[in-house]
Amino acid sequence: MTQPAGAYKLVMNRMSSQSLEQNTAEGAALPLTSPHIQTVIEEELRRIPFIDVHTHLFMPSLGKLGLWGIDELLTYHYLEAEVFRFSTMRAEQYWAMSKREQADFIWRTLFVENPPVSEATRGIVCVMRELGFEVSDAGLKEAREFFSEQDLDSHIERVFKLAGMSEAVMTNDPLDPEEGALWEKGAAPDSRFRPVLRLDRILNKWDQHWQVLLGKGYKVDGQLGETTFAEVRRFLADWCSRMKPIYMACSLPDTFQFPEESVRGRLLKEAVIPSCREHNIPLSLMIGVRYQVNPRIRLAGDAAGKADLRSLEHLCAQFPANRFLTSVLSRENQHELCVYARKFANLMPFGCWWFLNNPSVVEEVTRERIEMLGTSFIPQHSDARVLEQVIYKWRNTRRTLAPILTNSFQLLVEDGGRVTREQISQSIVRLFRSNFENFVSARGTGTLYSAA
Ligand code: RAT
Ligand code: ZN
Repeated sequence: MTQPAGAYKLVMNRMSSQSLEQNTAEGAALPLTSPHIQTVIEEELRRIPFIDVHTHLFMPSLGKLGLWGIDELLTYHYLEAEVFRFSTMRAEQYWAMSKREQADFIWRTLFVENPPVSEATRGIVCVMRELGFEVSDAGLKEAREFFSEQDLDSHIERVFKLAGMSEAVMTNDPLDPEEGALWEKGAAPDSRFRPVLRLDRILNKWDQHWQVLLGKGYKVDGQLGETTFAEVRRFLADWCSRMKPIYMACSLPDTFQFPEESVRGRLLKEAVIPSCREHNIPLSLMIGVRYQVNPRIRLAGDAAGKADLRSLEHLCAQFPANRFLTSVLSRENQHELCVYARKFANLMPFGCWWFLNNPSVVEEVTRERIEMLGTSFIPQHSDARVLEQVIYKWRNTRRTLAPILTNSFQLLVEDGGRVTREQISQSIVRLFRSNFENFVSARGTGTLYSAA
C-alpha cells in the first residue's frame, strides 16, 4: 500500500502554546456542567499538539541514527525482552540473525503464535492499524513495501500529525563516534527536533572515555583535578555552542548518591552543574536503572531499582540556581518525587518511564501527581526509539489521561468550583507544552529560579 504521505502538512508546530491555550470555541469561558467535562477534555487532548520531551528519535540530518519502519518497530528492545519469554531460542542465536529475520521471528512468536496483549505488542497493532495495514502476514508484507517507498521528511510530518505532537526532543551523545562526527560536520537543524546533550558516557563511564576527550584536545586525565574540571566545562561549552541543546541529560543507577566523592559525584558538582548554570539550561536526571542485569539480551537487559532520592533533595537544595528535570524508574520512588517537587520549584517531575509506561502505573502515578502538584508537572514523554512508536504511545497517553483529568475537574465542580473549556485548554497546554517550554527557558517563573 502506498499513500502520498506528503499530503499531510503539519501546521500545528508553528502554533505557540499561548495561541493554543486561547480556545476560541464559542462559550469557552462559560462554566461547564459535570457531564460535559469529559467531552471537552477529550476534544482538547485531541486538539492540542504535545511536545515529546524525551525521545531517542533523530532529525533527518543525523541520517541512519534515526530508526523507522516495521522491522525496527518489531525489534524494539521492549519486544525483544518479551520474545524470550515465549520462545526457547537462545539470545546468541537471535543476535546472529539479520534484522529482518529477527523481525520475522518476533512477528511469528508474539503476534501469530500468541495474542499481542502486552503494552508493547499492542502498540504494533495500533501503529499498523493507524497506517492502514492489517495485522496479518499480508499486512506485514504490505507494511514493508510501504516503508521502503516513503520519503522520510514527509513521513515524519505524517507520523507527528497522527501522534498529535509538534516536536520531539532528541537524545544526542557527543561521544557516540557516529553521532559526534555528524555534529562536527555541521548537521542541519530541524525545527521539529530539539537537541539534548546526553552525558552518560562522561558521568557513568569516565574511565572508558576520558581518553577520547584527551584525543579531541581537552587536557583531561583519569584522576580528576581542577584542570580536568575546567576542560570538561570547556568541552560542554563547545558542544553547547555546536548543538544548542535545550537541556543536558544523564541516566543514573538506583545506587546514585549525591554528594559523593566518586568520579560521577565530582564531575557533576565541578563540571556539569556549573555548566548547566553557565548555559542556563536544566539537567535531566533519569534515576533508577539497574544496568545490564542480563547482558545477554543487550539493550533489553537493564532492570529497575528503588533509589535514595535524598540525592535529589541535596542537588535541589545545594544548587537553587540550577533546574532539574527528573524521572524516576521505580514505582516505589514516585510519591517521594512528588514530595520533593513540593519542596523545590527547581525540580520538574516528568514522564512515566520505560517499565512505568503501562496504563495501570501511569494512571496511579498521574493521579498522585495531580493531587500533589496540580498541573505543575510534565505527565509523559514517549521515550520512542523508532519514529512510528509515537503514534501508539501518545494515543495511549491520551486515553489513560482523559478519565483522570475528567475526574479531577469533576471533583472540582462537585466541590463548588467553576470549570470552563478555556481553563481545561490552559491546563492541557501547561501539562503537555508550556511547563516544559518554561522550565527549559526559565521563562514565566518569576524569581523561582534565581540564585538564592
Ligand atoms: O526506555 C528506554 O528505551 C531505555 O532503554 C533507556 O534508553 C532510557 O529511556 C534512557 O534514556 O536511558
Ligand atoms: Zn530514554
